[in-house]
Amino acid sequence: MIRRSDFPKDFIFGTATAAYQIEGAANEDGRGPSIWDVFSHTPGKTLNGDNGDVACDHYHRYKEDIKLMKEIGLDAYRFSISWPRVMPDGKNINQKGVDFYNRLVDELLENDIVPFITLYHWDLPYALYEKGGWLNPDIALYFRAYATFMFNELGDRVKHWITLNEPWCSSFLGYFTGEHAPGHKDLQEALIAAHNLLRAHGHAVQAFREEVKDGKVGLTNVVMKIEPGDSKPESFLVASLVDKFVNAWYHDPVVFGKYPEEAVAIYLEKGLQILDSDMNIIATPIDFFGVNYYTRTLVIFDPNNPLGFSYVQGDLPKTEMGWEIYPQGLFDMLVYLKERYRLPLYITENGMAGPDKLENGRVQDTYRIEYLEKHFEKALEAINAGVDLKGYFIWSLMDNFEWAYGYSKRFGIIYVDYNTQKRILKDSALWLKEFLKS
Ligand code: NCW
Repeated sequence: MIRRSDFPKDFIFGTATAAYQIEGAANEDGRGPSIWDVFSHTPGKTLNGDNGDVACDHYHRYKEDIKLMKEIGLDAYRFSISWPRVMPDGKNINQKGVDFYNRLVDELLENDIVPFITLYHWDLPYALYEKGGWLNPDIALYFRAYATFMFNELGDRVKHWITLNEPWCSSFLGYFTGEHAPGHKDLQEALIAAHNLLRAHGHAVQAFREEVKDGKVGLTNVVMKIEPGDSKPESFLVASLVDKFVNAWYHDPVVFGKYPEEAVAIYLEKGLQILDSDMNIIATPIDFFGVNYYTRTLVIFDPNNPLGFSYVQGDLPKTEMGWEIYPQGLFDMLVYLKERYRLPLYITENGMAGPDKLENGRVQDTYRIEYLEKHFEKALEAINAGVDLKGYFIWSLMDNFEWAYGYSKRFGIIYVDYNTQKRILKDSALWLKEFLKS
């Protein structure tokens, strides 16, 4: 059985959340609306019309939540800042919003929990969306100003920062498939958004170097193992293409200052220009990559699909998201990232949505324990294979607003009863507590 003592001494275990998914207090203390407030309040966009107005009410219950982290024995906590809470119009400061994050950070530090901050986990101020959002090139400068402000405000106490969470989701789910806010369905827009997200990232890293001399900054991507779904040679080709689109597209420019050729071809085909000056900003050196790993994805060649491929279902056991459970992919992708980019890595998210039931005050989520244990083993194998993996954040600390799926998917190691806001440690949290002592 895997033990904590098998990991390096300074390896950290934590949990992760995102502001819109847990905070609630959507209209309190001067917070402005984000694209997710508007999207989730638009009929038909989220399951059952769920929204983040109240969510886990973490804005009022953060002390209780930190107490639970402490009880479990977690070393670190990754959370995101709600840009519209600190800058309701995307530009001007709302001191009450800033105060909340000061209180949160101080409470974490008092409990010896190391804060990791994500600056952007999908909740763009709606006021900036009205100026063009991620399609407006100026967004990178707005983001830089917001990042600079936060580095100044919290950088004395917070030494680990992540600029963006999963820019692939912000661009492709937000602007191409329309499953996420702002719900556009336009490939050209997704390409522009992806580029502006990376420019915003680069600008924030530059600001970080000026403002926080003794901290580390990185970018978190969703990392998917893409595999062919049948044995046709064409499917191997499309798998390698999709791999470039999802993975290399958001890593290569940051390290090499170049998009993969396949991505460049699409930008050119759509008549979009990529400036060398942009690429220089995007490639501002970072300290680590954050890895959000959940599953593999199977693709096959499909001439009837305008993209040339289709997703297919694999036959491995699946989580409630329908995502196959594939721990080997974590090992493979960690090794791949190490070899290609040679940077320290953190697993900034890994976990599963389960069919959790609260029965007699208990949630027996043995499937989640098994999932975590298997992924911990693969992380350890990767470390032993020479990957500079520094920490592991479980998604998520507690059940929360799962975007388009609303409250129907439960990812937490802590169960949230949304009627009472009561928190109950699931068996996986109790298991983790023992693991962290081992
Ligand atoms: S949807 C998504 N998630 C979940 C979300 O709660 C969190 O905020 C995100 O950081 C859990 O972790 C991330 N990510 C999109 C992953 C897409 C995987 C698609 C695989 C099937 C094609």
